[in-house]
Amino acid sequence: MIDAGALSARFDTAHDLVQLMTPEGERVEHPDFSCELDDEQIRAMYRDLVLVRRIDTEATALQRQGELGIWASLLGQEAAQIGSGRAMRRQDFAFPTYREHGVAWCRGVDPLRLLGLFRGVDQGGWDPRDDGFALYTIVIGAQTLHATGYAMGMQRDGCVGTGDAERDAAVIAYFGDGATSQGDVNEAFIWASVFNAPVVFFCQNNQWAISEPIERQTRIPLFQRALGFGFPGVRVDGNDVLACHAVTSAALQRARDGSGPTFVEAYTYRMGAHTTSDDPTRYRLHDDLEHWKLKDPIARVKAYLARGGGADETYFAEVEAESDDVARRLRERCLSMPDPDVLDIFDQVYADKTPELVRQQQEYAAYLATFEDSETGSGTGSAVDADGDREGAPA
Ligand SMILES: Cc1ncc(C[n+]2csc(CCOP(=O)(O)OP(=O)(O)O)c2C)c(N)n1
Ligand SMILES: [Mg+2]
Repeated sequence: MIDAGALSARFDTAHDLVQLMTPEGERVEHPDFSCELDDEQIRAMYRDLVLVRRIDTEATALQRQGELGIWASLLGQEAAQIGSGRAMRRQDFAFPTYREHGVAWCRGVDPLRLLGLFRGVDQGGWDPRDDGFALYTIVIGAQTLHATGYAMGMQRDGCVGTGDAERDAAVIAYFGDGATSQGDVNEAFIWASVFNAPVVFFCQNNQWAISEPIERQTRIPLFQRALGFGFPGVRVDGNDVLACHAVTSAALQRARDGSGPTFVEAYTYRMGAHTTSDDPTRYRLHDDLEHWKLKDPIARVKAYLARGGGADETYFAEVEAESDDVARRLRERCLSMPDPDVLDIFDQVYADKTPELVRQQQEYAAYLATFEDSETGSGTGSAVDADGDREGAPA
């Protein structure tokens, strides 16, 4: 007799969610991961969580008022980003999507740089080398390949497995649940696996890829896919900042030690719209949102600190006031960012401009010059000489 059930039995969908703090703010133990943070460090994480949420709220408001072209909110994903971001060391390197504002914050990227990008007044935002934080990537999943290649470079530069805590480095690649269906991501997994690259694949499973639910991406929990590629996968409560920190710290250390990649699935929920251009009420149930509000990543840390005496009302009020201050200054600075010179874009393609690029820049400068005498003329471009040097532009 053919026993089809025997096959189903081999398909084990049981999963273990790593959690160190419940939604009610109770600390819980896990056999494999533990929280190494004291109350002072947890207070600092609380401050990070509140500030990045406030920055995100301000950015959404700025977009609604026409000051940003678009904004991709991180609402609900603060713990996944702060927990993993604070697990990185100075010499590590992160490759983000377009939603990693919390990780940017941990790396020390000025939030104004993020707004510059979404306001369309600069060409990239920041120098990745300054803070070990690559540029935002809109092409879904592409950064997992960049991250893997970069990690292989670190390996070849002798920055892995030396035992020197100041030298050994790892890469973390951020991506979403929807990205796991991309070819690039699966190729990155294979390269990372067979070359034992020091990379942590950090997937924020926020349950949605715009309007496409997670059920359309996978039939098994995402973290279980890692085994098929030949490296460990772990699912962590993405709304638990302590668990995200503990699991990412372990995965990064494993990578720095030379033991290769890890897949971390941070199980969370996108509490806002995909971007400010999206209307989630058209495709998801309000009930879901209510359910996830009870798992809010910030409320549980506050409950823990308040209950255990780790912080008092004065501290919470100070953080609140600081967050309003950060938002107010950010708004002011955002509104006073200068518009770019449109010819800048040609300067920032290659370290040395090619003759063809110089020709294109000259042609465009000449075209812009035709507007200079017109009534509405912006006269925005400066002249370009045969070497591609710009009149009045810094050398
Ligand atoms: C290669 C590619 N295909 C399609 C898109 C359009 N797109 C933008 S965001 C998105 C969904 C991504 O979902 P997920 O990976 O879950 O990340 P999330 O936005 O939820 O953080 C898609 C399909 C794109 N930017 N790039
Ligand atoms: Mg998603």
